[in-house]
Amino acid sequence: MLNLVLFGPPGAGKGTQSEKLIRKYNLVHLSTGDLLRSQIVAGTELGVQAKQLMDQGLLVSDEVVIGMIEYKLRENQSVGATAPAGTPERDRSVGATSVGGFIFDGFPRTVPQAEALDQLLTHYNTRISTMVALVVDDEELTRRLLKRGETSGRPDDQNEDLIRRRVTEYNSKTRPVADYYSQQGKYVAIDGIGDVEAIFETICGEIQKATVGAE
Ligand code: B4P
Repeated sequence: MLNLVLFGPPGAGKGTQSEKLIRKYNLVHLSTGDLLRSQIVAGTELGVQAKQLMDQGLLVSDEVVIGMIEYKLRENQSVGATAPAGTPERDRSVGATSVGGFIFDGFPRTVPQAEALDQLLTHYNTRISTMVALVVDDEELTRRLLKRGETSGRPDDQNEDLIRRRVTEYNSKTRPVADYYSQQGKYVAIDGIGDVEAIFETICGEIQKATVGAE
């Protein structure tokens, strides 16, 4: 089972590469950004609270995003053999699906989120295979996000000050997550600038290396 964390600053290309990886490896896509935006569209209380923070370029609370991921993992218990050992769901899940695992896109974004994810996956008898970090400089990030803002309608992509704030949040709260995975020997950094297809091929090569010999 392949459980991949796709990591990088806002606009690094996590969403872009996730779409391709999902198709190639038949993964369940868990994007906390998408989950939060769907709560905003649905007008839930959680969505209203999240929007206030996202519109300021700030991270949403750990409690909220961990809760969303927990819910989604439970909902996808049949993926691979993620149901807890000894449960009927585990027996049914084995070989029951061709889905190859999970891709975590934009999560974890803080060390407490990374710790919580490890605990959740342990509960489901699985673990992160590797974390691939897309490295892109601040100037290119700003350029990409402002361009996306012309068409995406996302308020957090339309203002340069806001984009800089998101990058500052990333540098202070999210960057340490790379050390967390590095200490587990699971951190791989790749150049996120250049042709989307070429970046995708590099990621696939790293997945291949990370999964050789793994169960
Ligand atoms: P997210 O929705 O996760 O997204 P993102 O950081 O904006 O971008 P991503 O890296 O996915 O960029 P993309 O591929 O689209 O987060 C939004 C907000 O949600 C956060 O700021 C935060 O408030 C909140 N949030 C989400 N998760 C959270 C968590 N775990 N904890 C707390 N808060 C959380 O690429 C961007 C653009 O670049 C696109 O237009 C794309 O076409 C272009 N692009 C991609 N690759 C390219 C390439 N190689 N060359 C040129 N352009 C490229």
